[in-house]
Amino acid sequence: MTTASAPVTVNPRDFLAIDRQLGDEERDIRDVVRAFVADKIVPNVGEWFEHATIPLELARELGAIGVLGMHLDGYGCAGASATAYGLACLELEAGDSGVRSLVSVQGSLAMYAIHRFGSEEQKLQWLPRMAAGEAIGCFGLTEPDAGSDPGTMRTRARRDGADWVLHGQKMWITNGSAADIAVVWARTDDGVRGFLVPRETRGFTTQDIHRKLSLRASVSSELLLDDVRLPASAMLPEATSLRGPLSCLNEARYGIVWGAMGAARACLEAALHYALERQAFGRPIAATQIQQAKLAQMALEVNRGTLLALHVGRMKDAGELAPEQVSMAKLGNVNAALEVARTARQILGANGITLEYPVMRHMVNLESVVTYEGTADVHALIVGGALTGIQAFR
Ligand code: TGC
Ligand code: FAD
Repeated sequence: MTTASAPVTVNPRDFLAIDRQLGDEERDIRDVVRAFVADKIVPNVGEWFEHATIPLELARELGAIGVLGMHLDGYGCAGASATAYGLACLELEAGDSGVRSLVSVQGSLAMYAIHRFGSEEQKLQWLPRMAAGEAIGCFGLTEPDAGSDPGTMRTRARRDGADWVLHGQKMWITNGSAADIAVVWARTDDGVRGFLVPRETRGFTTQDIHRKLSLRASVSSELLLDDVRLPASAMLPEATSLRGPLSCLNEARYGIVWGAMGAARACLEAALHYALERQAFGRPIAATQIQQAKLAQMALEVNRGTLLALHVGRMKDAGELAPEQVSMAKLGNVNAALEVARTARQILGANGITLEYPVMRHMVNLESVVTYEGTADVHALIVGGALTGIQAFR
């Protein structure tokens, strides 16, 4: 028997009613981060981007709303679900990819490395302060000649008595010069190992990378390690090979799966608003078939990508998410977000190239997002390898 019910209506901001798939706590966390972004990020980020800066006080404010290492348990971390963390990443990146990067590197890379591979002493020393944003971390894997292929890293750590001595160079390190503690990966006689290098350590210096056209509201640095002497206790005891740093990447890539949809959503919303307001040939451009087709495709990508993120979030919470599945989702969602941003930029016409609107900022930021944490090519090859059983990197 059918019963009469109210007609179902569509919300343009949540076309497939994904909100209904979330629990109350997930919605609450999402709303706190959304309000923070509207209040602290959106009004200021154009300025930060223009001047290639990001205020470091932001770390404490992000700590205060509980998003730093929020998916980790204990040591001052919030112990939230992976899905809640993903929703936070989405809202942060709707503000700017650089802000989400700060949070990703802090929580998913530096804090995760210490939480997963550190000694109890290391965890107690660093994690509570990092969760509060009182200490900033960075994660040094990439080198000038070893990006996609970190297995060819040259940075070396050698034993000298009980100490370790590190020599080498890391490149493109987010939060590098801002960091109180650097997680540095180095080759040893015994495989790749991770080391905690405090900022003030003798022989350790940083140099910021300037003239970036992307991710300008983010610190990117070179780390220089000139025979840096560290005590034995600086090594992460539980990471014994390249598997260590690659495991951390799964965490950050997962956050990007969600984050990219935040950037895409912000572009869709800006384009929709603009198309309804902008008059050409005596009517809003939103009244033309060609712009509606673009908006429909963008909305499809945002909804599909967000559903994909939610799906992998639920898999991660169930402990059933494989690295290859993260790769497929990072590949798909970042490429989709780039397409949405590029289309939105065109809908905004000349205004689309300015910082008065968020669209081109997101578009150029996504050029970094598609490159870091494994390029689109690398993720396609990981998925291809899982499909065919044939490893095509070498
Ligand atoms: P391969 O022989 O495949 O693997 C070596 C060992 O690692 C294991 N493994 C993984 N474990 C956990 N998670 C993963 N995703 C893993 N991928 C591989 C593997 O099972 C093996 O373990 P074992 O015990 O048998 O030794 O290594 P390979 O040298 O052939 O490289 C594979 C490849 C290309 C997939 C890997 O090198 C890779 O992912 N390259 C991309 C590098 C990358 O993504 N760098 C990111 C740097 S950090 C960053 O960009 C931060 S951006 C800032 C922000 O997030 O905002
Ligand atoms: P390369 O590895 O030199 O690749 C160049 C091109 O070759 C790419 O198109 C790539 O897809 C392609 N390619 C490579 N190998 C293959 C292959 N086998 N088959 C086909 N094509 C291939 N790293 C960190 O460790 N920590 C950070 O915090 C960090 N933050 C970053 C922030 C920003 C803004 C950026 C831009 C980068 C950051 N990175 C960081 C570095 C990032 O992870 C690397 O840039 C990325 O892994 C790619 O390495 P690469 O730039 O050396 O490119």
